[in-house]
Amino acid sequence: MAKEFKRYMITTALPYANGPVHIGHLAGVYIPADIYVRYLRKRGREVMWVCGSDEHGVPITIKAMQEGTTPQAVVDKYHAIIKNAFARLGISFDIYSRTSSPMHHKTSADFFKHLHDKGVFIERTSQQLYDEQVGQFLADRYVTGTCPHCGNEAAYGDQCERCGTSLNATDLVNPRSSLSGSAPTLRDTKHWFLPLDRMQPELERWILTEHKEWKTNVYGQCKSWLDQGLQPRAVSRDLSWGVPVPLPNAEGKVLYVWFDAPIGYISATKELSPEWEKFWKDPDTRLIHFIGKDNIVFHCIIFPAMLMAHGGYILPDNVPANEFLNLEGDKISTSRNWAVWLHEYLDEMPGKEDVLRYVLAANMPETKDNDFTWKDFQTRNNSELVAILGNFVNRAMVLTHKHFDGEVPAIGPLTHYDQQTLAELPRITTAIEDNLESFRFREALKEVMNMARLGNKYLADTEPWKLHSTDPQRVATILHIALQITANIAVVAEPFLPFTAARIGQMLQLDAPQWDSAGRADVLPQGHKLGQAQLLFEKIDDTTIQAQLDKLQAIKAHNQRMAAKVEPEKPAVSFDDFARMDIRVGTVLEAERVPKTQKLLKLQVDTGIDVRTLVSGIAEHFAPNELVGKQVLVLANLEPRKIKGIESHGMVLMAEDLDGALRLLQPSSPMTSGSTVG
Ligand code: B3M
Ligand code: ZN
Repeated sequence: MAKEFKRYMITTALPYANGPVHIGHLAGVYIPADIYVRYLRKRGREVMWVCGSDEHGVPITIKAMQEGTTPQAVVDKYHAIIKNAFARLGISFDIYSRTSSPMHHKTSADFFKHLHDKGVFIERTSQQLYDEQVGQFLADRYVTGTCPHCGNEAAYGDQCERCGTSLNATDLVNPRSSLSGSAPTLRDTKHWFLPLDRMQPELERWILTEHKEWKTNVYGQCKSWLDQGLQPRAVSRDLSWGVPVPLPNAEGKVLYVWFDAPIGYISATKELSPEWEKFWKDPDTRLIHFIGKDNIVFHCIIFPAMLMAHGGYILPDNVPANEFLNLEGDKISTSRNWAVWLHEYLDEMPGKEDVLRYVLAANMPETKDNDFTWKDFQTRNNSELVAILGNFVNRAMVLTHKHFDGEVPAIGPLTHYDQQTLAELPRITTAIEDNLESFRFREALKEVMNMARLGNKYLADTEPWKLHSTDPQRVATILHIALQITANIAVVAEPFLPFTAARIGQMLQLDAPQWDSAGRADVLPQGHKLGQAQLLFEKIDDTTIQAQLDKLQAIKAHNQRMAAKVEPEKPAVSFDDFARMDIRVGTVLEAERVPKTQKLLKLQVDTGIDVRTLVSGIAEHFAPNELVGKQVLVLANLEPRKIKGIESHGMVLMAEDLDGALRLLQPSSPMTSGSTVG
């Protein structure tokens, strides 16, 4: 891939504004993109990086339903949380927009209209899943069912998250409505389809022959898609939340979220710059999409097909998608709350932004899924950031302040070892560049740390602290070299650890050095006055780590209780069976413990028919005097039974919470004893 580009257009997946951002999003998408873009900017390349919240689609409306609020309230809330948390972590988008913006509504509607007017779409009336109980078509995440490819029983109507396959809702085996739980029926509805089947040859040529250099995970997914044969794909939905289909007689139809969302990249660019067209239409622009592996098909096949069909747009030159990050050995899951949420991390670990950036870059799931553990987080902080990087910079600073009054000392004659050491700087710099240019972020970060290792080793081998009284000129040379290494680190660490690089810059009184300073031994002139030494990193103790582990343990315990206790539905009963049960409101008149038992209470209950004795196994949950005077529901015609020698005539109805707590079932306001239930 020898083509030289003039500028870069970088996009990162637009997070759904239905929840906050977690470490999986960061390691997969935003940390690599931020490293890459900061590096490009430091090299003085022309670059634009856009992102924003994805505010349409069923994930948003489902969240609104769960939170008992409107989609607008959901997106307003999470857009603010996400945008703020990204900014605090130093994620340096040129713009963080949102797909509810008027610019986006217009841009995506115009895009659709253009394709429509060009005759690109197939208009087709097809059968779609419909929830009869709720009276709504079920698109995408409103349906779950079994994936026809891998058998995952929790696949969504648009995608199986286990095998990554993109689905149509009607592909699912045993579909169920997420709204009512019922089995959907099929109803006719008209939609606009993108004829991916017709575009297959063009897409194949572009991906399979022109982009063999894509990462193997990305290329492989595309190939298997193409091998299966592409199908026409609906780009509209029967929903009320979204960008309305901009055609007459299309009431109740909106653009499919995966149609409008990637156009969001274009809208955000337009919002930011009047020169947006050169970033999207000039073939000298290199378009790169940073995404997670679940978004590959949309960015490598569907969006490029839309751009091809429209005409005039460039196509992505690379899509460096990452695999997934797990947390303590378990798949990160928003619904199970199994995640480290960025906004919580920032609140709980103030000043440790770069520690998280470092650990996520070091563990980035570039070629396979990876695991985040708090123990590893601690080790990487204590034995890498503190012991290698922080230690080296600190020693160079402190020694210079001590022996040379905080001024860069003069460099004298160089030993062979000095020369060797300095020769490592351009070598390491080139290695970092090569790795970054080919999206190998972990390797690049290792090389950054190698620069600090180089410095540590140099000081350990030359031992300037022993030479001060005997050979001050030698000490001057050694510290001069150590400070040049420190300055190099300030440059090359910046894309990865921007907060740390800024602090090293302050210490060195070096203002935002450009990338071309890296690799050089003369970044700091002799006599240059340094700032105060500051500690870059602190050790993280076991208590801090344990607190995080305890938090996760509590979540796991909660999830296990939930998962274990929900009883499966019992077999169906006929209405007649049900009607034979005599359930009525009773009032507890007396209550006492049954002697020599732990669990039993003997109750006298006024059932309206009579006052009768009931024995109930609730003594561990209620004190006798709590119950007196309370109204309860009683199954009155349950056959009498002898319990501990007492004849119990009926049963008090209780509900058991998932955590095991028992609750009385009571009328919401007092009723006459004997009122029937049914
Ligand atoms: N919002 C899916 C996701 O967050 C989607 C990405 C859109 S990128 C145009 O995984
Ligand atoms: Zn699957």
